[in-house]
Amino acid sequence: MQDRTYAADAEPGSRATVAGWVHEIRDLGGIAFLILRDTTGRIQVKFEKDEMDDELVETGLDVSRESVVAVTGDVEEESRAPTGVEVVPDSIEVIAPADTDLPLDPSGKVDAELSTRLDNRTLDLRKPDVKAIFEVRAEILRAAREELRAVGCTEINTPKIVATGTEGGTELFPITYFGEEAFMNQSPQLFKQLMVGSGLERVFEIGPIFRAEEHNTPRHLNEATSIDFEGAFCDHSDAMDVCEEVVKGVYEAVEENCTAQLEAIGVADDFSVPDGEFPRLTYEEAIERINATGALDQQLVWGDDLPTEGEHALGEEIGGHYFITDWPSEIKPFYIKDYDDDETVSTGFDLMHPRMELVSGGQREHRHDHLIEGFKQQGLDPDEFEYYTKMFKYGMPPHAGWGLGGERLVMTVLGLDNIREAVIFPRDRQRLSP
Ligand code: ATP
Ligand code: AMO
Repeated sequence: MQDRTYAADAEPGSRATVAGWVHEIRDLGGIAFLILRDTTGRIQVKFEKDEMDDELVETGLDVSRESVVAVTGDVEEESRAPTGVEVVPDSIEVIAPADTDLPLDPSGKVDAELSTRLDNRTLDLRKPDVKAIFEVRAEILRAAREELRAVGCTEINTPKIVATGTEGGTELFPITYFGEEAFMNQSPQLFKQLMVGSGLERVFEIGPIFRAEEHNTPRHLNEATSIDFEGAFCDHSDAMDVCEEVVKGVYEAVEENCTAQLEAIGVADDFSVPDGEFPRLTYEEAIERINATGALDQQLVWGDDLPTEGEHALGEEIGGHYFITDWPSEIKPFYIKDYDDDETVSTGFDLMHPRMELVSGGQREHRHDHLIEGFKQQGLDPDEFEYYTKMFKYGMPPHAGWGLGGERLVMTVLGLDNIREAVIFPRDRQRLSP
């Protein structure tokens, strides 16, 4: 729209056309106000009934809440107006009238269930606190991208329709690809590894991953956004350094560029950039410390997955992000490299936030014969992955990397209760639309 002025930019003494949504109408008798809302904020439009054209007053005051209007008039200073200025209109156009039976109240005065909000995201994101989550999410992804570029990575995009899975066969969504069985990709794992052996060496991808996980929890999605890093001539320790840099860089960017959003969401007082180095605990130390907390009925032993209550107890004790390293080889995937001097221990690591796991990664098995052996041990047919394994015969450097769950990052940075709040249109067990 040409010549449109945003609410926040309307200067006293100027003429302006402001356009947006009818947030509220307040009729005080002789004088009435229409509060107009756009992406920058709100502005008051004043109607002095006796002094203005009747038709103009009627149009301005009869319009339903959430209708889209354009108002043209003089902008005046007015200390009693919420933003210190108001528009005295000489024309008002109702561009898109809204039905009066709104499924959700964008003024936020009436609370709505999460499912109602997710069904009506257009209206939901008219609320400043909800809109702010997605502005912070955009900043988080921008900052992660910048950090990864700064360490010499090239951004890549890999296929989401694939012939084989990598992260466990039961969690794949099957699809039909011209009569052939195919799947939605669970992780760019194999593709990003293939690119460290190319001329690119260091790569990252920010893209969707698909997991057919049956369970319904506040931290699992069936379609999530993964921030993936992979670097040639890196070991797991180098990969953890990059991971720590990216996560801290994200917090710093949010602190620097999202002050208003943190206020709007109501978390400004709780937000802080993690300080100090993230501690690195071995898996063995982690299970010992979890056992010592007494949080579990049964003592953990080598080879056990860490149960959620155990992770929470340890997270509470540590009070910030921490890595768990040196996992048992048997519970890490085939592509993770084991230590040369002890094949029962892997170079796999997880980055934990006190509330949940954020990242998995590790050094990769780059030796062709060991890789083939790993497939077999995991019950996978190496022939199905020939497109991947054969490249390990033509000069594959040692390499390491990780995958960071984008929504879990947003969720933990902002202290959101449910991962669905970090996605505009989440996909979960019950939700395929919108
Ligand atoms: P990732 O899936 O990326 O490996 P994660 O932290 O989600 O990371 P999971 O293996 O999915 O790992 O689950 C981690 C923990 O969550 C496990 O201890 C598991 O018992 C617990 N968990 C999984 N599903 C549920 C559920 N539906 N309800 C409660 N806890 C669950
Ligand atoms: P992993 O399966 O642990 O590792 O996934 C990496 C990170 O992605 C996020 N994540 C999810 N977030 C929301 N909903 C889900 N269903 C979900 N599943 C995973 C988590 C998790 O830590 N290929 C390896 C990574 C690597 O080694 O580079 C992988 O995919 O934050």
